[in-house]
Amino acid sequence: MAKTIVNSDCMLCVWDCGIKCHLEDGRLVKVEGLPEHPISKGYICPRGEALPDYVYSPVRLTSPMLKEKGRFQQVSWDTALDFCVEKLTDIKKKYGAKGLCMFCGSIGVENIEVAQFARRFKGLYGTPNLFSVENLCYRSRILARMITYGRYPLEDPVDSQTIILWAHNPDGSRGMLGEQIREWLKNKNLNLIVINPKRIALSEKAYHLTIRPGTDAALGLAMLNVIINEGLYDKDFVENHTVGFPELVEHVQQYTPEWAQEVTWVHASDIRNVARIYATAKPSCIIQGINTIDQHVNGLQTNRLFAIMQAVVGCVAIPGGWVEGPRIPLGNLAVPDKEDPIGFNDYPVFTNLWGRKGPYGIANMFPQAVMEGKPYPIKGALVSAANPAVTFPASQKYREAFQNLEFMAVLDPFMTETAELADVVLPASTFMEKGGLSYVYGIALGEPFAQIHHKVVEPVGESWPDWKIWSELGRRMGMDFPWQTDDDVIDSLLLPGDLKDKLMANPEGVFYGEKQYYIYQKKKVGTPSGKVEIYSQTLKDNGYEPLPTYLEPGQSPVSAPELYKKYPLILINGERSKHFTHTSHRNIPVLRNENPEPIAEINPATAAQYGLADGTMVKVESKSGDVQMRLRINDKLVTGVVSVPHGWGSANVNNLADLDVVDPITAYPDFNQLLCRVVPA
Ligand SMILES: Nc1nc2c(c(=O)[nH]1)N[C@H]1C(S)=C(S)[C@@H](COP(=O)(O)OP(=O)(O)OC[C@H]3O[C@@H](n4cnc5c(=O)[nH]c(N)nc54)[C@H](O)[C@@H]3O)O[C@H]1N2
Ligand SMILES: Nc1nc2c(c(=O)[nH]1)N[C@H]1C(S)=C(S)[C@@H](COP(=O)(O)OP(=O)(O)OC[C@H]3O[C@@H](n4cnc5c(=O)[nH]c(N)nc54)[C@H](O)[C@@H]3O)O[C@H]1N2
Ligand code: SF4
Ligand SMILES: [Mo]
Repeated sequence: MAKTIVNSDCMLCVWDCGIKCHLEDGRLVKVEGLPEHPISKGYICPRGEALPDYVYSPVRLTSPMLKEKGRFQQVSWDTALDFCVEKLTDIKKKYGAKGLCMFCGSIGVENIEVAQFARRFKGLYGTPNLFSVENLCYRSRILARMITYGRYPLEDPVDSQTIILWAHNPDGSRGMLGEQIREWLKNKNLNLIVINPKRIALSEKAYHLTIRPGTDAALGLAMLNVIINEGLYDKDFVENHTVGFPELVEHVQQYTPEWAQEVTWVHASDIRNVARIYATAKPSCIIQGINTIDQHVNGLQTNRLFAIMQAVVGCVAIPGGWVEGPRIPLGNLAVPDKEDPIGFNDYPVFTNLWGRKGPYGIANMFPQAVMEGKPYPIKGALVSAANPAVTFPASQKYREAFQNLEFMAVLDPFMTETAELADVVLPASTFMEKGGLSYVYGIALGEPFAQIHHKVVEPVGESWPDWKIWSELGRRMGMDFPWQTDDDVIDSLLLPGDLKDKLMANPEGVFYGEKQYYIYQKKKVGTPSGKVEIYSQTLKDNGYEPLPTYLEPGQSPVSAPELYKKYPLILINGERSKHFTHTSHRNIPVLRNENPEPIAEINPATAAQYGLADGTMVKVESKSGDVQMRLRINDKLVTGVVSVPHGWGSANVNNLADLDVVDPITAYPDFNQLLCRVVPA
């Protein structure tokens, strides 16, 4: 038996841990962490260890599937692609190219090869309507930091003396960071602050603030009130590198710690203490929740507030603060849109900040475009590496819309709830079965790191890498898709130069480029004023608040008191589990056994108040729908709050959400804190 080892990286999620893959006669038998990897240093989570079961899962799609009379049949690639060509041609003829749209999920956006080929196809077809998870995750923070700094700095916590984990539980969502924080707590004098309605494992080693869900901006504004009024801000940075500080001083006077105590449930003395630690035990670094903060009517403004806080304490472009990395010299396979996508003019800061057009339309408008033909009919969808029938809020509206399309195709290694609704499902190979580019930036710890992604095994069944699916389909439609091999793909995605040479020479990847420290002393800032914009004229000119204010969540005891009478609990959702990525991996028994069913968590006082017993099945109801799951009573959650996971098709929390309240700047639905009630099932 021939035993071999291939070193590669895990692309099941964006943290991109190094992996050592053991093969016997070319078959993957075991995966371990790769100690030589300079970022993950041997760390691997249960999903990474389960990669052999993932790759060879008996429920992998091994051939194209075409729906005939409501049932999927296995067909050849020729049949499946010819069917797609016919339908795509028909849609364009009847409704114009923009009658087609494309959905990309988190893998569909983050995996460079998957994202770039899908975008090229949609551009050459001629539709501007691309929707993605960036319509509800992450882009809000990028924009907030761009608006403030004219660039996009990332957390650089290696040298921090104070870290605030703000709406973030890295043990589930960013395991490598959780491990690293524990090491720093042992080896250096680190102040760890956790701001969360739930006591997470790291809270035991931290100054924990139990906050009412959705009130983070109130807490941040009150911290600024303390920092400014006690003179703890960085005078040099504020005077020399920012605009709008005097306006901020006046603005935060209304947000006293006593006011914030009422709003946030955090005691005023704790707000003062934490503000003082953050402003004095420097360098300090807010590491924020990745989507928890975004999905709020005030999401972009709260992201702005964090950016302003880092500037006020002078912790930008210094080790231990927020730091910009080097630019990645990537090729761009996408082609420019001829028209603007749906929603372009309604959310101009999101779609077109300073004339830089973003790639996305407004996903919330998709159900209406299909069901009512407004602003114009969408009749077809291509779904690449996404499961929006479960993951998008108000999923029932998306499902209804998908069911009413004339044509829908899904590219995925597995049959998903979204794929079930399609006419044709094209089996994609997993990242283990293709070479390409890794996630290129070690954002787990803020280190600029790049690597070539190494193929580990041959494609399973008749699956094809995404680049091949798009290229074969594109060529049949007369489009320019010259790629024939993985190496062609790498050549197009990674531009010739120093980085490419280094990567080709180093299989374990390389650090590349300098982190950009002390740039404010050297370079003009890319905002319209040339300074860090505490006060944003751009936001003002577009009709938004130039300084972050406090807004209640769309549904809260304060903003919706009538609804609160009927639904007296606050629902938070989507805390990550290290066993699953969103809707994926529940079909892998070794992972599912560790986390067999969705669990609603509640504290003993709340359970007693509503007569609920531990371990029983309950119904969690909102004004929009209900889901059933098992109840666990623990003392981690604050009274009056329920926490449930997302990603379970069988108990889809997104059926509880609606699209009636959105962030006016980004159109992100406000669904991370809803009003609900819990009753025995
Ligand atoms: N209620 C609630 N809803 C949420 C969230 C929440 O916190 N609460 N979080 C939101 C966030 S932040 C996000 S990012 C979204 C994620 O939403 P999605 O991205 O829609 O979720 P996934 O389940 O990760 O779907 C990815 C799909 O890609 C497939 N896939 C994996 N690798 C490949 C590949 O190489 N090629 C192809 N073609 N397919 C591949 C997987 O099998 C899977 O079906 O969910 C959002 N939904
Ligand atoms: N294992 C795994 N890892 C993942 C993913 C995955 O699906 N699985 N998804 C990836 C993606 S796409 C994303 S976007 C990120 C998501 O990453 P994050 O958004 O950072 O999610 P979590 O780290 O789970 O932390 C959310 C925490 O916020 C708390 N919380 C809820 N509401 C509030 C609130 O209103 N205020 C405050 N202060 N806290 C609140 C919750 O109790 C929970 O502990 O994770 C990424 N990593
Ligand atoms: S955290 Fe887990 S799933 Fe994500 S890259 Fe690392 S091993 Fe893979
Ligand atoms: Mo996300």
